[in-house]
Amino acid sequence: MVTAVAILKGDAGVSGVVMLTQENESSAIKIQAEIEGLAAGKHGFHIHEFGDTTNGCTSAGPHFNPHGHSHGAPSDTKRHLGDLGNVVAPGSGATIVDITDSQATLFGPYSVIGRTIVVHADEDDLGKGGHELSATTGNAGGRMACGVIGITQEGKEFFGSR
Ligand SMILES: [Cu+2]
Ligand SMILES: [Zn+2]
Repeated sequence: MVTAVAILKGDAGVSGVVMLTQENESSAIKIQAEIEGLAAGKHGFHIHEFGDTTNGCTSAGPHFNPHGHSHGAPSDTKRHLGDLGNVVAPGSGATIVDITDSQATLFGPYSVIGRTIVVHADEDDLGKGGHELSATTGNAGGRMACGVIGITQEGKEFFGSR
């Protein structure tokens, strides 16, 4: 079991905690989050390449894409490894995220540990929006908050019971 955490911070009042857990190399990763301060609606949610926030979320670079694919939906076979789709903010209260993903991993050479989770201002079009940015970013707009993924203690509880 590997357990990791990312603390999301940004300039526009968006903050949050993301917890990632994975039993072993062949099991799916679970990504749970609680995010505060997002406007109602869908927001792109990705793992970006670099664990670098020197110049804020911009320094995290592009979507983590070790296999050289185009941007896509979480359900696409060919996509960026970091493509987690959208989170849906209710507009009041925290945005609750509960993702199970079969491509992102905490194991091996393509581990996402040390990379950065970013939540965006706009909806990710999942590569299908016909915009010039659809194939690279899903045209998800600015980076509202981000946090570097680091290893944490197994079994640590971030959200209480839910
Ligand atoms: Cu992103
Ligand atoms: Zn992508």
